[in-house]
Amino acid sequence: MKQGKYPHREIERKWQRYWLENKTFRSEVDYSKKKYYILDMFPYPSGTGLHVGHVTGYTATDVVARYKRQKGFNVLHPMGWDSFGLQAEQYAIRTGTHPKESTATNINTYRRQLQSLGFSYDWDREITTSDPSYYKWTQWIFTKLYEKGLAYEADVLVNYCPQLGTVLANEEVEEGKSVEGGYPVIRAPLKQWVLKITSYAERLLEGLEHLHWPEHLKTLQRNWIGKKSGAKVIFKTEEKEMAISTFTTRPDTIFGVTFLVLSPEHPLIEQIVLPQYRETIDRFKEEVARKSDFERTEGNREKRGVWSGAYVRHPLETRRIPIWIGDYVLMGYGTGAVMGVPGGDARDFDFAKRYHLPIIPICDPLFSGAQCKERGEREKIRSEVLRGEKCWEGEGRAWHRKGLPLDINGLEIEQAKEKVIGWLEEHQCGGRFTTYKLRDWIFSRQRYWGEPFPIIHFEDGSQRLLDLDELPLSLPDLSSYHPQQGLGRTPLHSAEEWVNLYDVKRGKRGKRETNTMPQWAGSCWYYLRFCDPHNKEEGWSCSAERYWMPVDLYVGGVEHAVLHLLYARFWHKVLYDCGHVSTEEPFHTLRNQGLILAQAYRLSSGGYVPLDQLSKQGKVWTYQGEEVVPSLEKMSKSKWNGVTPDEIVEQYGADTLRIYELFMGPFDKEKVWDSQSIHGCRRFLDRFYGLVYSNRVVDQPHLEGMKLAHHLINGVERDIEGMLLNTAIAKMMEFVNAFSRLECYPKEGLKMAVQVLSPFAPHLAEECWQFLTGGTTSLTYEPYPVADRDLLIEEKVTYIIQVDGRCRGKWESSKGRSQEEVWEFVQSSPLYARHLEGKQIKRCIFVPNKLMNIVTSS
Ligand code: ANZ
Repeated sequence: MKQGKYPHREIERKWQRYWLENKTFRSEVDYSKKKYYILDMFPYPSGTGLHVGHVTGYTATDVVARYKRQKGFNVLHPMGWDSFGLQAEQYAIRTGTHPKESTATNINTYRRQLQSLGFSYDWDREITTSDPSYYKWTQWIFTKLYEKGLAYEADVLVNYCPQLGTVLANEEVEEGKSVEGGYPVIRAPLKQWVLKITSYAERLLEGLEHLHWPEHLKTLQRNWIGKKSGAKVIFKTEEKEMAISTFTTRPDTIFGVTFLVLSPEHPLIEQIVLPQYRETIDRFKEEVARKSDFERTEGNREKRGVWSGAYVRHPLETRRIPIWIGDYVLMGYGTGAVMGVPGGDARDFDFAKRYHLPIIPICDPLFSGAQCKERGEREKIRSEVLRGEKCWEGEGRAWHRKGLPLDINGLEIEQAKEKVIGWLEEHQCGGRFTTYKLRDWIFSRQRYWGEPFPIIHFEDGSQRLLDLDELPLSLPDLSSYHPQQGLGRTPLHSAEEWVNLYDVKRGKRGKRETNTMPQWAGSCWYYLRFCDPHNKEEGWSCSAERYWMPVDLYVGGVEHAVLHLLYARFWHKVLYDCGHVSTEEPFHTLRNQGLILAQAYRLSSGGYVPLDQLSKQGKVWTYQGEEVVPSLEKMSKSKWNGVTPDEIVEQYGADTLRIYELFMGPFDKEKVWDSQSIHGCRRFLDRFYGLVYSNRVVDQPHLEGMKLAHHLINGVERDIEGMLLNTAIAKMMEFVNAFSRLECYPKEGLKMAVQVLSPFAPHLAEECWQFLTGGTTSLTYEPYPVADRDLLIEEKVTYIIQVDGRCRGKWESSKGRSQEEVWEFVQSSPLYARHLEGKQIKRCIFVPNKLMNIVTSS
């Protein structure tokens, strides 16, 4: 008899060993079974190990993976390490260990931690992106991109971070600082590898339509791609008749153009500026070059510019339009030139005000919805707009002076746009044009810890891709891997023997590329390698890919909404076009886990301090005399509010941690970690264990017990299918409560309950299963029990509905309805309108399974 607390250490160790030794979760291609590929965003193995916030997602996928096995699916549930990249290199520099060593150590910690939680990964498929046997294929994919003309070298303005000694992607820079470390970032020109993700912009957008992803995530991707439809309007310079193309989303505002603004990087500037303006312009360009795109375009920032001294002609009018150069116009968007319409665009309006440029009204405002102000105020705004004193960006009708070659007066904006576009096309001064915010992806980093490029540069300027039999091109073992000072210098420059070579295939001297690939490269295709991780001949076999892909459920943090998820989709589409994969999209269904928050203690002067170094005076926390502000923040080691799974597993057991991770709240919502609340989850498991090992267990049928079990089977099944894992646990808790009240516990019912519990608390479930069945094998592949419909039918009762003590209706429904449920029925029934509408309800008397009496104040 094992009543009371169950021995979690012994049980968990036993079953973890069993699963590993028996390779319980190994998956093989098996066409006789339906596959289910369930993937976690694999971690970057940091030096600090996992905290309990990281494992929420992994716990949820593990529940689904285990459940799908019970449902007869052939489940692929792999794990690996995203081990190249800036963070690993920075960690190595901080700790003075070679990234290769620190990565290996960190991976061991991560693997041990994940195994200690009993996750059902197929460890035979483990992959490491910094392993040559893996990056061989990352390099091979690069060769495919190159062959398709999607990888090219270009002199680009890059975000260069002197402190980190490297170029960063736009996404790695926030408000002019590096996301990693928060160091200043400047703009500088550098020859870089660039991937032409822009040629896939339309397909990346279109593909989103068919994916089962959270809507907010799709919106983030759509905004990132930033498709804008509008028109190109061509203006000719007065001198030399040079054409300047502008991009506008509002061609209807053409009569309101009072100036043109070129981006400071615009190539035509050289040819149009008058000599006396050149010096000012050069100075201005230098000034702007130091600013990030973010700083330049931020809404409420002052817009600055200089005049070029030159003019263009308006395509429809006789007006001369001055050409300005302005910081708020970016070269990388549209055409890098803007027609300035201060009457219709707030940025142009600010610019015009600052430099005393004319403002011409373009639109007679129409007020709608939120803008629907008082009549007097509306008239005031309207007359200001029509006098050119205010800019109007809202709805309205086109408005311009009479006698122009095209009349759009009075037309709604959309109609006016169409008419102007038609005119532009007919007169060959522009036409319909679509542009995207998405930029090509700068793909080189001046770092050591990344994939080397499989390419040789020859002295004559030509280059050659390495052939498959020359891959992998291994990263040389350097002891000095620190970033090099100086734009374009990289640690690999010092590996002279590796860099300089005589290429026998071409018979000439050449140099290897000394940049490495960015950290996103390895994660762009890892889900494909998982399908066939040991293949030496190919990145993956066609048959493995056809069987396993696409990923059925992908789970990870919302922070990957645009970077990883867009890059991976891009590579996948390229591989699809090359015929290497059979699906157009890699990730069919995607879910984001919610953040885990925990109490952190912030110094009023900045920085965080650990709780155990604080003292409390009255209600105020202090640290060495300074006041500390407690606040709920994302769990993180750097904020001292991280809790390691190790301590919880040791004290309460992995099963308790798993249950708590999911019971905290809805899977995709933010949740607050509270170590105190874990007890409740542990108590639930102890009670469950107590039931199984109780002397009240009987090997006979027992109707009430079987009903409870079948309701449990049915309810939890529905919850798992809907990813409602917290309510699934609540149902199991209710089951334990109700079941323990029975006079005896039918063994059959308990066995089913053990199966239902097993995806959530697998160690305990295995142990109970073994005990109840007397068997020696795992319950992993025991089919999920089928709920017997007959046992789900609930007993009916009649609820009498009274208003002020008089019977007004009856409701025949299942026994055990709550007061809220009965009230809901009342509200939706005709008796409500007849007897209750307009009356004040004073109170409600509820007699379970019998009656509800609603007392009104009348
Ligand atoms: C004239 C105009 C009139 C515009 C008007 C808007 C309103 P979003 O929605 O932000 O994409 N634009 C075009 N190229 C630009 C560039 N390279 N850098 C900065 N701004 C640029 O806005 C599209 C509008 O942004 C374009 O339409 C253009 O201003 C400006 F009543 O043209 B518009």
